[in-house]
Amino acid sequence: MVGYAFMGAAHSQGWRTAGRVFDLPLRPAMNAVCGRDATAVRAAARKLGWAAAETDWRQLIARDDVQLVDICTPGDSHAEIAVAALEAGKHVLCEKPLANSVAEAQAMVRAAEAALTRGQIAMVGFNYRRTPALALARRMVAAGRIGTLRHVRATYLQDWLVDPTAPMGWRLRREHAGSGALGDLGAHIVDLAQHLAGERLTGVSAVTATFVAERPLSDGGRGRVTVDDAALFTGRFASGALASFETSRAAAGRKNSLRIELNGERGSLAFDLERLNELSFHDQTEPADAAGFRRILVTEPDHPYLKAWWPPGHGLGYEHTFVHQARDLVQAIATGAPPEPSFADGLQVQRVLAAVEESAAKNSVHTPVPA
Ligand code: SOE
Repeated sequence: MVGYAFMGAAHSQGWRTAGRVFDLPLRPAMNAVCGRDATAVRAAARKLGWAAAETDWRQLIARDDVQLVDICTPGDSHAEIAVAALEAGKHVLCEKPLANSVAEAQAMVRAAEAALTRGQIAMVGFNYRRTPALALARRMVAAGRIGTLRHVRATYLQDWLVDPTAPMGWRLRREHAGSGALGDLGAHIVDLAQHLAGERLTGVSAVTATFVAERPLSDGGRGRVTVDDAALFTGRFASGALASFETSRAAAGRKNSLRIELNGERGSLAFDLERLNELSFHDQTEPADAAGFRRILVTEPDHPYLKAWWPPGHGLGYEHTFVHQARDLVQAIATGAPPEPSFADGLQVQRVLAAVEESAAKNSVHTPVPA
């Protein structure tokens, strides 16, 4: 694994646990973690459960005991590390957003497609797909339970930038993060919307804002924020269904609030990450005097991922999405099946993000998303 901060810790949790809960065809071995600060990466290796520490990702990739490289670094190094790892014959898991630009993501897809012909797997880490309730929602949409799709409504809100004195960091610099709330949080709901709908967005109209233009630096100076604090956009799916998205890191009181609702001709589904063991379902075909949203408690053995966990009603949390991600990736590696979400899926999300930025720069002009 390269990187060991918040996402590195979450992925480590997934790698430590997947083989102890699921019967995996291959055994994940946490052989080495990499970071530039030798003391800090050694401490992280001990704490997170990695056998060795490296300070140069090229050394990590060169190790014979590394077959899979898990990239948990800021977006500006995703493309370089992923392409090098794939060319060196490794499988790759890369955190979202796949890259900082469409061009980088295209290079990653080219490397992944060539690698797939050699039996190597490349997956992008849209972990929320692996929330059992959202995996169930996908299954229900695919089975026609809500009929022809009309609307998707998605919001992903946090509040750690509402305070104007919150410090500068890599996530606020375009050269490191690519974009702000848009790529950090918006990428998740764009992926989820397209995944749940089973179709792609063809165009978007957007507004973005940076509410706080400068933030304190650790040396006492001020640094210029070069990414968005928030992005709002509408979109149109290939089928004609409409979508709306709102994402912000300045929404006071919203800590990690991801909500998504789908409305179809035969019914609706709604999900709220703060109640992640539940899925709301309204069946429009039921008699009107008894119809209405009802809560499905997604803890039954027949629900996605649940058979391996606890008895009904005991519930899972955020960390389990990373356990499920590790499990699905190991299975893809063992079977050679193309993984989901693939780097091509990550590129498609990148194209949506680029169209959002282009539309916002042109005063919300409807901007096509190239296929
Ligand atoms: C920070 O805003 C962040 O860690 C995102 O980068 C993650 O993708 C999200 O799941 C939680 O919040």
